[in-house]
Amino acid sequence: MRNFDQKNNLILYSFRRCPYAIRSRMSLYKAGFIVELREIELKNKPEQMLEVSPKGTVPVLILPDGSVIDESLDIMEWALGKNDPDDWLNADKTEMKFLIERNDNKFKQALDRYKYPGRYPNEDCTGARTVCTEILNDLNKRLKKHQQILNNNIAMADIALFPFVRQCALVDIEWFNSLPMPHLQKWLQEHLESTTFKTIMLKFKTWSEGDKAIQLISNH
Ligand SMILES: N[C@@H](CCC(=O)N[C@@H](CS)C(=O)NCC(=O)O)C(=O)O
Repeated sequence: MRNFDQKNNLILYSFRRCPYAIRSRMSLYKAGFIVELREIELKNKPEQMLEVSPKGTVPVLILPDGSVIDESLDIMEWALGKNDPDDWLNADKTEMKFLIERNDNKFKQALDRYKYPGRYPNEDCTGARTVCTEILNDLNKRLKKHQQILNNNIAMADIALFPFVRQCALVDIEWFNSLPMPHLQKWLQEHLESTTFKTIMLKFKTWSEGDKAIQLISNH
């Protein structure tokens, strides 16, 4: 790891296993940015983060001119809009939008209810895993036709969805591996083994003001 002039760096407030933060870190890494990574605790968010983004979700990206991007998809589009070496943005926009919206709404809602039914005491969460399974099955069908969800190349949609499919698989990996979805299982495994994912999942200690060490992600 190298040291960089902090003024010129991007700052990213992040939480290691948050799927929204994962998709953002993967895009920033792929685009080759140098990022000062500020690992936070969701239960103890730094004041500095809440000052720039009062809604209190990660990821939060601060650009060198001080502007703030605090939605994961906007961070992905910003980073890849600057540099997209593997053409992740080069895919059918309508399909991409459909897949990401379904993931971030229907799939995410069902995933939360499957993973954390205790958080929804007034709801019947028993069907949540089935809703997830239907969407996973659709992804598997698409992956039967080509190596990635939209075509043979990785696109933004693959990276946007992958951390959520990972989270769903990890709730009960034996169940996930027993699904008759070999194409989806292979796709997940390949993304888990990618250098991009492995690098952005390195563990960093929680950031606090005054920390000298800058924790960086970059593909340089
Ligand atoms: N729409 C936001 C959602 C981000 C989000 O909900 N992140 C979660 C962590 S995975 C969070 O920060 N939750 C706030 C909390 O738990 O206090 C995005 O895409 O960036």
